[in-house]
Amino acid sequence: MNTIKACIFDLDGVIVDTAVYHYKAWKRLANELGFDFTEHDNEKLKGVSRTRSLELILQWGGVTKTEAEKEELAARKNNWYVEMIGQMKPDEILPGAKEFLISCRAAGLKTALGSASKNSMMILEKIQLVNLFDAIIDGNKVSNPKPDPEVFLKGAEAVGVAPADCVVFEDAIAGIEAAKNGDMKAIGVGDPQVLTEADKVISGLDKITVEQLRPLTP
Ligand code: B16
Ligand code: MG
Repeated sequence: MNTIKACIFDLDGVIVDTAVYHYKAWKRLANELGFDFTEHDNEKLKGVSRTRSLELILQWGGVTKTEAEKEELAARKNNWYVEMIGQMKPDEILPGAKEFLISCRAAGLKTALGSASKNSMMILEKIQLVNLFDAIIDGNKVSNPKPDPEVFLKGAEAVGVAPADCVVFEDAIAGIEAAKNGDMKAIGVGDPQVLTEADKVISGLDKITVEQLRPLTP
């Protein structure tokens, strides 16, 4: 029988919400290139890597760029984004996230981060949560984007727990798929009508306790 021994958390949309900073930076880039970028478009980029996000935006704007130009554009966007997240404070932690991390560790569960963001470390430092993770796997440590399970499998390995004993907390459909592809349990954070493949869906980490992880055990 499996028991949950580790919780693996996506960062953006689960622990914090930096979508508005991504939005402002991508919009500024799109505007410089001569087209607009809406919040509706931004929704489609949640959980999507920086490179893939840029490709989609250029496609939406009907703009073609060389690989070298794309690299420069992604770097330009990232500099604006980093400037904004540099101002983040612990009060931007989403409700219940810090408390849930603390109670996981108090219950003897391992905690890991599994995020596509290459800026994860900076964000965790700014919101002062680095010390509540036993392992941090981010966009710098993986080569295959979600729904590939690589980021979560590396998290499980880093904390020494079998994938079947891990539960992933994710706000993106591709992230839920990644957890499932890695043979892990998945708790969706968001809308149950969107995150249909999750074992359970909650609106935020303030809506779950460690005791409630037990029914996920087969
Ligand atoms: P960066 P997550 C993702 O974080 C964001 O949801 C997504 O919007 C972003 O494009 C991606 O990280 C890459 O971020 O440009 O900072 O490397 O949800 O996987 O924690
Ligand atoms: Mg996310």
